[in-house]
Amino acid sequence: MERNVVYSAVQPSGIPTIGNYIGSVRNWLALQEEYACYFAMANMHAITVRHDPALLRRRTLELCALYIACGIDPEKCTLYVQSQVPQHAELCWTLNSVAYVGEMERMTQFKDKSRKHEDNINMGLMDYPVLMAADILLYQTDLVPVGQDQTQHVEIARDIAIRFNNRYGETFRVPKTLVYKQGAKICSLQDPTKKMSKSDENPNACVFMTDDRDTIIRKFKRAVTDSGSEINFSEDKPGISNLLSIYCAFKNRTAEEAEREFEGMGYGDFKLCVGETVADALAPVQAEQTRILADKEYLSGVLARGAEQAFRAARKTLDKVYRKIGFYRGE
Ligand code: ATP
Ligand code: LTN
Repeated sequence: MERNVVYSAVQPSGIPTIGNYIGSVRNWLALQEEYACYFAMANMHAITVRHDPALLRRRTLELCALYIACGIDPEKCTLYVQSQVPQHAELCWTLNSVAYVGEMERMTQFKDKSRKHEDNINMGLMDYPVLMAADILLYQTDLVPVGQDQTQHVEIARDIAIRFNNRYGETFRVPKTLVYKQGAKICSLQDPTKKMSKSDENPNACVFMTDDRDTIIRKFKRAVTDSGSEINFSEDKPGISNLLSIYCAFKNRTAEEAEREFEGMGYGDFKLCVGETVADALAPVQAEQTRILADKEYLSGVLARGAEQAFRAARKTLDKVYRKIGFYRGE
């Protein structure tokens, strides 16, 4: 029996944060046991903001090593670099004629990034969701696990798939979003009403997956908390709730269990405890990432195999798309 398909990606646009880990990679671990999973390094998405080419290349490999260090198994899933599969760009161009400018302009991420990069509102930034739709639809995906911030983009991918199918006949499977309740939005340690983002200008706002123990503990000690003294999940305690979410994710605790553990503890000790938990959890992942990165031959082998597997699946869908849309394909 054919397994259902899962697709997700992370941009190699910086050093991944614990937000990326909790909201995405961590959730992929169980999925790879059950589904046909495609996980990509979305480097074509990463050039929609100004970047350093040498750094992009390095970050792509670092991200791949991190995936594997976190437990993503290249024997069980397809791990590849987006730009190595040309069908992504080809399908994106085709879908550009199905997607509307108006719906792209309404995307929250486009509006945020346009504000942030006023001097570089390029076409790629606006087209970002169409490329993402191409990523997803190329593999006839059933499920797309993402953090809260990406749900609007998956929604657009669904709309585009349905529109294409209606116009040209059944071509794409219509994917579903998979958002995990716990940890879907990890927030900034400095402003817990904002999402933790790897491109935040304040280095104390996020914990990077490569931060050393002292840095991690220092960042947690400085984390903004709320008034009051109780440690519980509550809407009027965004700082404490965020720290609790991080703790639950790294310790595999339910909300109730964590609240019970910290009953009666002061904020200072609580922050130290969360910091130590995160540092303990990241140490082995970091060591493993360093080891994998040093093994260039292994890494390039994994990526070559991944690109080949992805290419085969993507070509099948793109052939169908070109047939449906009326592109001449030789007689
Ligand atoms: P950037 O700051 O460069 O825009 P980002 O940190 O938002 O990047 P992405 O590469 O856009 O990260 O996201 C990769 C994955 O991680 C997505 O599934 C996204 O939903 C998830 N993710 C990112 N930030 C968080 C967060 N703070 N909490 C939970 N999930 C997150
Ligand atoms: N835009 C996503 C990364 C991404 C993605 C995808 C996620 C690119 N293509 C396809 C899921 C499915 C982000 O996390 N910023």
